[in-house]
Amino acid sequence: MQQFKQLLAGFICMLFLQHLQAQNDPAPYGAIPTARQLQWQEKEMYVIMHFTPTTFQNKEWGFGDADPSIFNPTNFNADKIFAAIKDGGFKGLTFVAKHHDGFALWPTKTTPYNISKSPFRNGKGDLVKEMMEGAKKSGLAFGIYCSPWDRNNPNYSKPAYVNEVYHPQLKELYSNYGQLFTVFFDGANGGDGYYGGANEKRSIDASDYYDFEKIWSIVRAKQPNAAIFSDIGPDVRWVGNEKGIAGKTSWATFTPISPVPGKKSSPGFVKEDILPIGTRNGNAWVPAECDVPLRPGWFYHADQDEKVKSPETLLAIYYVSVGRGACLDLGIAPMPSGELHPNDINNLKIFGDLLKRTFAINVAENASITASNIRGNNKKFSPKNLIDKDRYSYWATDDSVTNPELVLQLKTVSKFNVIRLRENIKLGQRIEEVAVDAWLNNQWEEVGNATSIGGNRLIRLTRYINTDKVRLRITKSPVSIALSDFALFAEPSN
Ligand code: FUL
Repeated sequence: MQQFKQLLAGFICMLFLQHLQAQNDPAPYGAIPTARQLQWQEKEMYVIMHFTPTTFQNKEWGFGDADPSIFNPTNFNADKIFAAIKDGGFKGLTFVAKHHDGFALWPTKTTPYNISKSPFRNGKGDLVKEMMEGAKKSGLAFGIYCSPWDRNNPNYSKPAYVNEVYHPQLKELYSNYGQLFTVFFDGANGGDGYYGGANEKRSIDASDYYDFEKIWSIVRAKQPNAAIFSDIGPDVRWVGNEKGIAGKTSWATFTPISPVPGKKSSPGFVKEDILPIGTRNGNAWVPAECDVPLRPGWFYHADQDEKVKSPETLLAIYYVSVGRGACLDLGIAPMPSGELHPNDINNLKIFGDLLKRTFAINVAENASITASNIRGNNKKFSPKNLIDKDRYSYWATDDSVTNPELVLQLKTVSKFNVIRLRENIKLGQRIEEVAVDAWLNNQWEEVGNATSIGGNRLIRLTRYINTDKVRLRITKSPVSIALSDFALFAEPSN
């Protein structure tokens, strides 16, 4: 009898604990994002702008010897550029304040090779400031790229360049141009250049020359909200190509691998083949950014005016970048006049309209939802959270339930060809695989599936589905799920 009482007490205690657990949020799984990474993720799309003396030389990589007098855009107007960016639906801009040619587009104390030596605004110009103010006026976020490689500086490859030029340049840029949402570090490093007239080839050891640890600490001290982008993060990693394509499976977690065992990886020094995919259960949360130019090159070239990516191409890129949990960073390049070419403006606008029209109506918005499991039967974790507009309210399951299903009963037969899923990434990237079925001809038919859900996953179907019943199956997850969004959209058919 005594034994029975003990057993019963144990059982009640277990039930009580289970009940308590079910009232609590699921424990986070693996590495999770910081607040600055969440803010960055929510941007989804921004642009990066290249416009330096290199534009006036019709080159992609300035050698570092261009006479500053050639930098003379006569019709530069930041507001007009921001209007085009906004029309495209982009939420921010990263400005290339200095490219590999070493020409600083702000009146810096660190090098005479800067905008004050050009005729622009009679030598009183500051393009970083004009772009920063333009961003502010249009309500867009502002970020900065300052190239580590400098083909102009006589001391490039010596410690003096890093300590007396490059680091101080970053300090100036991060102190005088307001709050930055991102800072961009390029991996192109060393090679031939002007180098103060030496005209020679200079090599550096990318794994330690720039002292990136020190650079990260400068960023954190001066711009705590800026997400640091480089080949290896620490906040955002390069996706490994300049085509705008993340891996079909793309993990936001990542552990960089050095190309030379025993030497630490760094921007410009990393094994590139895993960048599109990331690392399942990687050491840190380092999602991908897909940088891709709107034209074939990052700089303007008149002979590429007919090669501006079409709105349809941009849309296809959107699905394989933003739709795979990355952010899209699209390169824009003004002409020597300082204006964007009409083809660029036009294609950005049509692309922006296409996106707006596609995502205007979620046909699942008023659906009634039945889930196979709800964490502790607690309203807080109800599947209704999937169809509200909050990115972090979520449907969760009991700890032991890793393969739940849910059925959406739509109000009427509706048409869709895009499925959107989002996890509440505050609790990590949990789900590995899902499948979506539609009720067609009186039976379930699988219409789409995906791997690595994360902050945003879009499944673009090759046909329109017309149905009033849709089923979601979580087919692989190591832990209980925490899904925040399940939405259905139809791209405009004309
Ligand atoms: C590259 C650079 O070498 C290109 O010129 C451009 O700035 C692009 C965004 O990054 O690696």
